[in-house]
Amino acid sequence: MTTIAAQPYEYELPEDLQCCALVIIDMQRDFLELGGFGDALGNDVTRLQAIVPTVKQLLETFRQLNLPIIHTLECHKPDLSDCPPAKLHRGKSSLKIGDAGPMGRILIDGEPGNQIIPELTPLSGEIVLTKSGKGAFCRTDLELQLHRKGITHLLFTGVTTEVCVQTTMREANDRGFECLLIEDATDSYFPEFKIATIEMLRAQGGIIGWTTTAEEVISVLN
Ligand code: TIU
Repeated sequence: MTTIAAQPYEYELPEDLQCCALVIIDMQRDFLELGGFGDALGNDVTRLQAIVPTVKQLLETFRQLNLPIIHTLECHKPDLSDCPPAKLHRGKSSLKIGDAGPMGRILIDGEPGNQIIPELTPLSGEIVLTKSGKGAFCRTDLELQLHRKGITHLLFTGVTTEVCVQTTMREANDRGFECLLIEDATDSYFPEFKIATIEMLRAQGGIIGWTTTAEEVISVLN
C-alpha cells in the first residue's frame, strides 16, 4: 500500500494509480489576471500567480505517469441561460458576468479571459469541464465521467481555496470520493480564508478529506 504523508493522517493511494486524478480548479485568466472576474469583484488577483509553478509541476508529474487529469473552468453560455439571476446580480461591482471587459465578456465560455492560463494549457486526452456553479459537480456530468473511468481518489489544486476548490471537495466527499487538497497548489485572495479552509477540511479526523504538500505527492509518485 502506498501512502502520502498528510493531515490529519496518511492518505492511502489506490493500488491502481489510474483510479487517482489530479483536479485543477479554475486556473483561468478570469481569476489570475487583471481585467477578469476576480479583478471585477475587487480582489488582488496577482497574489494567486505564486502557485502556478507548483500546479505545473504536479501537472507534469501526472502527465509523465499518464494519470488522469481534470481541468475545470467556471463560465457561462453567451446568452447567460445557465447563470442564475442570484449569481448574476450578486455584488455591487461595475462589471458583471457577461459585461464586456478588457479580456472579453466576463466569465463567458470561449472569451479570452475564460482560457486556462498558458502555463497549464490542457493537452488532448485531459478532461476539460466547464461549470456554471462554484462546485464542479453542480449541473455537470463529472460524477458520471469519474465513475466510468473508475476514478475514486481526487487530488485537488487551483483557485480559490475557499470558494470553488472547497465547494468541489465537499461535493466530491459526499459522493464517496477520497479527497486530498494540495495546500501549496491552491490559493485564495484572502490568506486567512485559505488557512481556515485547510483546517476545517481536515478537522474531526478528516471530515471532508486530507491535506498535504506538492512535494509529498511528487516524491511518492516518482
Ligand atoms: N470569487 C472567488 O473567490 N472565486 C470564484 O468566484 N470562483 C472560484 O473560486 N473559481
